[in-house]
Amino acid sequence: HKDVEVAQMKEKMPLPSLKRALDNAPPVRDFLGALKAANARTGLPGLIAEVKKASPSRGVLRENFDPVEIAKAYEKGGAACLSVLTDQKYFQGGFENLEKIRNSGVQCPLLCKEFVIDAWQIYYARTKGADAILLVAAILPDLDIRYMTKICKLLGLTALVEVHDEKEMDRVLGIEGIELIGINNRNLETFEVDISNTRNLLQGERWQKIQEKGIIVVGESGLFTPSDIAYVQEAGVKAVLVGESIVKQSDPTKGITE
Ligand code: IGP
Repeated sequence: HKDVEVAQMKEKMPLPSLKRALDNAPPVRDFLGALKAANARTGLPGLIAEVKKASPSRGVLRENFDPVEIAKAYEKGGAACLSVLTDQKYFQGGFENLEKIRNSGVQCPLLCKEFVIDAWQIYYARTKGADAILLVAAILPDLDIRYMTKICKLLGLTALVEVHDEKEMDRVLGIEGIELIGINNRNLETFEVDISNTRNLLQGERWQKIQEKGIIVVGESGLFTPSDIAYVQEAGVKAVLVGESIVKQSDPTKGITE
C-alpha cells in the first residue's frame, strides 16, 4: 500500500518544495550521539522509547492515546531517544504525531518509524521533525540502502538499518557507511518474537566485523523485563528499542524505571 500512499503525498508536496522548506528547518539533533552518551553515562543500553498506539500483532495497545503526553513521560523517565510510528494503516500512527512531539518542547532526538521505500519520504520526515530514519533491509535492495544512507547523512540524519536474519545482516555489513544497525527480534511476516535472535546475529565473524567498523547495535522488539535488557546487553547491544511494554503502562515514566 505504501507506494500508492507515497505517490499521492509526493504529488501534493513535490521534492523541490520540500527541499526549500528544509532551508529554514531547525537543526537536527544527534540521535546516534544521544544513544552513545546514554550508554557511556549509565553503563546500560541507551533507551529508544517508542510512541505507538497499535500494532498489527497486538491491536490497540493504549486507549486515550496522547502522543505528546507519552513522549514527555518517556523523556522524564530517562529515555535517550524516542521512536514515533508514522505508518497509519498498520500502526494507527501519523506524521502529525512526529510534528506535535517535535514542537512540544521534548528534547530527545526522534526516530521516524516508517516503511521507507522512496527517498522522498526521508526529506518529508525531516520537514516533520525527524532526526533519524528507519531503513528496513527486508524491503530494500542494497542499492537503495546505500543511496538512502547517503541521503540521511547529507541531511544530518541518523539511519537506523534494521535486519532480522543472517542474510540481511550480511548484506548490511557489506555496505559502507552504516553506523547503526537494529536487530528486530520480531519476524515481520509471522510476527513471532524471539529475543535470542539478537544474540544469534552477533556471533563470530559478524561480531568481529561490527566491532571493526565501530557499528552500534540496537536490540529491537519483545523486550519486557530488566533481565531481557541484560540478556541483549550481554549479546553486545549498546541500545534498545522498546514499545509495547512501556506504552501500555498507565504511567509510562514508571514503565521505564521499573
Ligand atoms: C518495538 P515492541 O515489541 O517493544 O513493541 O517493539 C519495535 O521494535 C517495533 O515496533 C518495530 C517495528 C519495526 C514496527 C521494530 N521494527 C518496523 C514497525 C516497523
